[in-house]
Amino acid sequence: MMRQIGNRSGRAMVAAVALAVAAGPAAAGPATLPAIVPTPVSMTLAGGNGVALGDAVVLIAAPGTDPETVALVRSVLAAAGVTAVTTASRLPGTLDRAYVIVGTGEGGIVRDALARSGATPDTHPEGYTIASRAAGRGGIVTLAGHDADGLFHAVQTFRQLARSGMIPALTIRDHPAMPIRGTIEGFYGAPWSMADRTRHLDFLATVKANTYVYSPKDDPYARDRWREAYPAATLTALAALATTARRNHVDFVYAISPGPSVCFSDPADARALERKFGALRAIGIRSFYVALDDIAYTKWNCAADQAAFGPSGAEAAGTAQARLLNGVQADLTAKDPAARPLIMVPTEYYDAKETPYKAALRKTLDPRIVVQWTGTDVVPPAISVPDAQAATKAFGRKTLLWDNYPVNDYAQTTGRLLMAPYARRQAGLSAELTGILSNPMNQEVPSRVAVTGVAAFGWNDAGYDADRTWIAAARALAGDDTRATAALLTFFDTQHMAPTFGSQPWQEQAPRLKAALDRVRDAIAGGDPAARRASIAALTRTADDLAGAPDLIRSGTVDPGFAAQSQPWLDAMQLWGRALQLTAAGLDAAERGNAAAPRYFADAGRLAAQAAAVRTIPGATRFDGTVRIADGVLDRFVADAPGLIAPVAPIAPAG
Ligand code: LOG
Repeated sequence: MMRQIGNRSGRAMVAAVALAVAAGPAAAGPATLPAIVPTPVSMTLAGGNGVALGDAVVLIAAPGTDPETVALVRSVLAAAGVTAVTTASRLPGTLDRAYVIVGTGEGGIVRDALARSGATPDTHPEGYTIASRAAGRGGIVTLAGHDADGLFHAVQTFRQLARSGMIPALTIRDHPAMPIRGTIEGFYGAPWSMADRTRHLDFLATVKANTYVYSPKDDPYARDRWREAYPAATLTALAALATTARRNHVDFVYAISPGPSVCFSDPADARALERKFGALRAIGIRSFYVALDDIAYTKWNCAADQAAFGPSGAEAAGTAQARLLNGVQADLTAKDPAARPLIMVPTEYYDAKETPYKAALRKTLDPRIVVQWTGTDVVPPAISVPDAQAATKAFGRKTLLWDNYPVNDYAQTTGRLLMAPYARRQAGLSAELTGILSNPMNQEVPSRVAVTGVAAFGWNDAGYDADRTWIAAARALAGDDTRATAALLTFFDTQHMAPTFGSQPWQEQAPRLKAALDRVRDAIAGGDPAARRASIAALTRTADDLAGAPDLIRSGTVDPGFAAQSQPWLDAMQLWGRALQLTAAGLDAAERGNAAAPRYFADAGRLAAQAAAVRTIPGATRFDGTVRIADGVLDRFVADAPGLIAPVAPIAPAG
């Protein structure tokens, strides 16, 4: 989580701030509105000088403030170049340096500090207020949480604000639009490792997500062998994850999938579920989930269900499932009155059409139980407010969206990473959903591009900007390095395509590269020699960017997990980049009437064939295959290029 911070050079930062302070505000230029992700509900520059953190800061933590949150503030300060943090219990009348005040609720110190900055506190669940003002020879930065979660989110915003060591005078009032935001590890194929999950929980905190559901389809103890107890070593690892989640203010939810074999009317199976949840409760997991997706619901698993619920069928299945889950919900509340409500995904999760199954579920399921739903399809082309309204009606409560993006476990995603901006979810959905959980890829780090979007949309759907969030996600993965950010965005563009279960993708492939290549085609077709040459020069730059991006991503500031999990894609991209470089050289030669052109094109073709043969890491995803890089755009251009400019006329044989 702290990569970007860990990479900052504290001394360089101090020097930069010292310079800015020494040169005065005029040389530093006016304060600018910072870019914070997720976009805060409101953020306004107050005018006047900002607060330079400098190298010595006084920290005031209101009594009762969570010590881990205070420790996090200290780490943010250290990353911003602060070398000396002293503590105090109250603000002095005149300030000789920066004071950072942290606390929750109506605590006197925090309230007074906000009032001194002319700010009023945000009072929503998970809400927070930040006010920064210069004062005396220092200033006050107040981080005020409405609750402990809100204070934690305030520190995540502070981390982004403090990067430069200079905090502009501003007021932020912020809170989430949707109560549940995060991920469900719900895919088929290789589950994430415990190390992946730990890093993911750390990452979720940085984007203010608050929920992670453990539901890998390929954990046998969660599905086919759901009645069996976990081996002790797995329980120990899950306990550690639950601790990591708590530290990150993320609700760790454990999901079980008894559907393939459960006997709904058998009390022994109800006890088996309670026993399984009980073992997880004993290691610190307090939120639970029953998944009933991807099961056959038109035949019973036992004769007893026929006797209890009548002939098998969708409607009877809805009633049987609801009864079982109501019992689980009652047991959860009895064992832990403060437990979050049970979450479930129904067998008909893929639309909101009125059916006998949904009617039965709606009629019988305890209204406290949260229901998930994936949209108008398993992988929908878009999600609108009316779609969600239909789901509310069909399931009898506001639903929790299970968003099957960027998951890459279905046949159409073979050879792909899904790294487009998170888009086509309508602003206003927060009024109709209790939240969104993204189903990510088997590759944890590359998934963060989309998950950043999901978390930011869930936090503030009205203020969400897909493209800017996409760039911010790249910047975070790049450890804030500008060249590495550009290299990542070049790579993401080659993985922009998002298929549906049908033949029509919902995100097109490589729009940025396609636009660049279309400009070249257009200029060559247009016949103006100057434009043609300029376009071939531009093509060379595009090819250089493509060929150079993998090395920038593999070395330097980018999260090393990203390069490891994207390895075959980076290898293939480098080869494709070289193929495009040779293609540009071929076009340049053809343009000059140089007879070497065909040789360049032939070499380009050979490299392209090599690039197209690069395969995924065996077993890393459900379907192995060749990796796709800007397919339909790059391959087509390399194939078409030799035909765009007529070859030098062969010397006519003497008559
Ligand atoms: C599964 C899910 C899988 C996804 C995409 C749900 C509720 N269940 O079709 O495990 O990752 O589609 O392949 C699903 O989406 N079934």
